Amino acid sequence: MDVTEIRSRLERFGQQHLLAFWDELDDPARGALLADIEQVDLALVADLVASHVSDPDSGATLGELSPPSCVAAEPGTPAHAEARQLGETLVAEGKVAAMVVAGGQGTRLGFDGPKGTFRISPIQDKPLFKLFAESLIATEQRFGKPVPWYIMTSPATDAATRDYFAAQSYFGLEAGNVFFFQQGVMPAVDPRGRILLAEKDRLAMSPDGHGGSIRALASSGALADLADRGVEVVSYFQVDNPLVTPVDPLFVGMHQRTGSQMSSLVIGKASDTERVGVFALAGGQLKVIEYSDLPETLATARNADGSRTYDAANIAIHALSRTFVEQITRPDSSGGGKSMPWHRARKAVPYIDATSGRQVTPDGPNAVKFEMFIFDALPLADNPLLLESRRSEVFSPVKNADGVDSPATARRDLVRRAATWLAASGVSIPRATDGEPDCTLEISPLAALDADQLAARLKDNPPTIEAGARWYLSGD
Ligand code: UD2
Repeated sequence: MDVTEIRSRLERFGQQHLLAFWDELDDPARGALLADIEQVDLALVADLVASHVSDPDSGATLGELSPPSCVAAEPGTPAHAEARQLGETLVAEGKVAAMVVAGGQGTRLGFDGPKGTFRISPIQDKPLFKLFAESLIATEQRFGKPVPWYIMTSPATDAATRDYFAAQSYFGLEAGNVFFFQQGVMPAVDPRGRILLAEKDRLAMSPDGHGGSIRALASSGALADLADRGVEVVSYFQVDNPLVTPVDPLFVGMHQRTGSQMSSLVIGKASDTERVGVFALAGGQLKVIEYSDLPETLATARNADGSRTYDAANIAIHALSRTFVEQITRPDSSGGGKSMPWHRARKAVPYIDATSGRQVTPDGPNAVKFEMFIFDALPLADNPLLLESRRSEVFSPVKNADGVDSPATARRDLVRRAATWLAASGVSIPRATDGEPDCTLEISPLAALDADQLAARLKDNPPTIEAGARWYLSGD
């Protein structure tokens, strides 16, 4: 497209200021600017400005909420055994893939680099990506089929993530089974809906949220690749959670067995103010209400027995049927009109003033960014399932540099889980007076993915763990 055509297109959408500095740009800068503009769906931005910026209260009402029902699969019950068996069969048939969203930057963590490269394991100092890779290798060893792994990056993390995997020889995974795909970006707009310039030759763009993974799966070819491989279920997780089991046969089996199109693992909230979304029924539809949107009266509400009413925390572990992703990414006409909503976030975005050409660093929020959230696919799904799980087994995210949800709490929780598994295998764990393990423990995912596997492994040769010990179990 030439510049005259682009200019008239921009004029149609009131965005002609994006070419304000065209005459002073050299050729490479002009090329960069045009490439940025071509990435933007101007009609979509105009719609979002009308619905989310000019009319800022739209979509703000939560409506009538009620708590959802969650399913428990208790070990020892027929439902548990059947679901697990089904999940294992699906994995063994190569019908399950793993997918991680790794487009965010570790801003709150204060870490410069893709978060998946952050070293977290308590003794070996393994990075998050390595823990996930070892878990997938262990799954392959157990069931005899590789689990393809889809890694969503963003412009900020893409090159560094690919380079890291290459430098680490894919942690022993077959490179052909690791599929990187990049999420989309959206421009930031001012309160009048005008797209901001980050530089005279660059638009202010940011990732389109983890919900952008759905459209990115389709546009990148990952969805077609899933179909070619015969994958039926995608096991979705976030890069910041070292306790996640990337592919849990029980969860996958429950998802498939109940005919759910999208399922979520659920744990009880740690406190009324924990920064996790909660699952709720809104007008009969299953949704996640973000922590920032949940009114205090609901966050603190209690049932007659004293338990928390809105207690089902979203830990961002989901199972998605491949056909469901296909259905909601088809153009509206054939997709039954199902589409995911956009959210707005008010942010402080530095920009170049299109009139004066001056760089402006705002003191407070001056712009609106647009994002999609993966959990907004739930209301579009048939038979969505919530499966209860235990926090100590599945969730301890690394979000902040210190305090809650930090590297220190994640390492503590990895040690605590290892201690629980070892104790269940009959190993005596030295404990401090406060009950915490008085030792540092690490179990490679290659050695065991759960307590049962650990017990089988240690059956004939249980270790002795002394107080103060640093005890590591490798997969060798
Ligand atoms: C998210 C959930 C929250 C709860 C919590 C559990 C939202 C809005 N909130 O909170 O309900 O489930 O996680 O840990 O989701 N990411 C991308 N691209 C993006 C944005 C994020 O890949 O454009 C990834 C990011 O790398 C990370 C994950 O999504 O793996 C979560 O992002 P976050 O840290 O912004 O989410 P958070 O902690 O606000």
